[in-house]
Amino acid sequence: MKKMSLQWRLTIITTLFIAVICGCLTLFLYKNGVYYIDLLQDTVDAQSDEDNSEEADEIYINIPDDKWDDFADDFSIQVYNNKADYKKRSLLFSTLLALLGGVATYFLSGHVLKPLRNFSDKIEEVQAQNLADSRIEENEVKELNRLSVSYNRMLERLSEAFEVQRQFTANAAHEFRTPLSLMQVQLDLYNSTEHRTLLENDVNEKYVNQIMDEAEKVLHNGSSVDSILSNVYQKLILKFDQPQTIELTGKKPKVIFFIGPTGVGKTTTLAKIASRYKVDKEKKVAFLTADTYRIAATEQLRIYANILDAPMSIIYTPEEMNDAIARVSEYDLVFVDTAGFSHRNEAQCQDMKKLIDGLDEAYEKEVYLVLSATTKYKDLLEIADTYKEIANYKLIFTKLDETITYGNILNIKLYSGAKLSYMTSGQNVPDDIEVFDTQKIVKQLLGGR
Ligand SMILES: Nc1nc2c(ncn2[C@@H]2O[C@H](COP(=O)(O)OP(=O)(O)OP(=O)(O)O)[C@@H](O)[C@H]2O)c(=O)[nH]1
Ligand SMILES: [Mg+2]
Repeated sequence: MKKMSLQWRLTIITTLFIAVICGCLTLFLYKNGVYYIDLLQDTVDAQSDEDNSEEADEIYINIPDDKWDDFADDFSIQVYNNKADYKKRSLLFSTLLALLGGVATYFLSGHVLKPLRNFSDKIEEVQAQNLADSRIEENEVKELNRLSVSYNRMLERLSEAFEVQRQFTANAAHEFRTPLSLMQVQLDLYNSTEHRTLLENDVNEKYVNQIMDEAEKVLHNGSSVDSILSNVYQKLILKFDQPQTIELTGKKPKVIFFIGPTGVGKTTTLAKIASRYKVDKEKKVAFLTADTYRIAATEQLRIYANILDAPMSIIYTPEEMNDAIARVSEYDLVFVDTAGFSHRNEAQCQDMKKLIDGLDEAYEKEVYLVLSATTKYKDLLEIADTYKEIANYKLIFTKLDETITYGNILNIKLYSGAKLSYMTSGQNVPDDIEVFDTQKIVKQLLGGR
């Protein structure tokens, strides 16, 4: 029965079934017929005088003439009754057989169709996780064989599709991990105190983002607050670059120009630096002033010159400047104070350029642009541009004591690309000056940490 096709199963079962039913029916009809014929025999026997009980298979009609009428009546009644009973019994038996047949068919067909039921049960259980366990035994039932094979192949294809999908998801997850962690670092940096503090310190957003972008390259997802801080700190130190002060090459004299807008502290800063070289480094220093616009300006410088016991000359033209320098040719340093002017004054800009360019080529020179840390960012940009036309300069930032935000120092340093040199934070000459202290300013920019 196991490997038999459904068609054969149904054929055999139906044949057997029909055979049994027909057998039962035939037997019943035969028995029923015999029974009623026997009844007729009994009716005849009852009217006959002879005893024919020994040969019951044959009907002997031996009726005396006087009993014929009674016999005919009884016999016809008996025939009538027998017909009615026969019909009733046959009907009843057929009905019973039909019912029995129905019940038997129900159970038998259920048994025959069991493989189909198992098949659908198996399909019901199919899940993405148990594809391999959901295979169906092939060759069990012929009619289902093709279906089983197709179904198993479909499972294989599904399984492959799931595998491809799983692989894709794994790859995608891997591919996304890198940009996601980068985004995380960016977010961390964006939310970091450093980012905020730099902006609060007036560091231009463009430079803040630049620093954060650079820090991001070396940071990774989950970097600690400390590593973000130290990284941004290092980036800032690098941005500020090494400060450069006056270089004494040994060639005398070296001419140092101080240029810049009005009132930023050129004269004061010049005096502070000259004092350092004269007193601390025991260099011979001389002063020149080209600031002839104001009497007070020359007087101001003269006071410092007197204090330092240094020669001082007032110059109006480049020639006078070269002559004056020639007179102090054995000096180490000649500090040239210039008049402050608005960077928007074209004529004064040109005069200043002529003066600096007019220096005899025999002399080495350095030009310092003095800027106040309190000047507005946009003005500083214009000033930096204008003075770039005049000469290549190094930067001195003054009045750090008058502001709480040092962002502009970094902004202008990065904008101009010039080297930083000194910073001043007070009016006292010569004390309130120092070589640009990068670490101190960076710490300040990061909120004093
Ligand atoms: N608070 C503070 N004041 C300073 C600093 N440097 C200079 N000053 C003051 O700024 C004012 C102007 O200084 P000057 O040295 O005359 O400036 P300047 O650039 O020579 O000015 P002009 O020659 O008129 O263009 C003076 O009162 C200085 O004392 C500083 O670092 N901090
Ligand atoms: Mg001055």
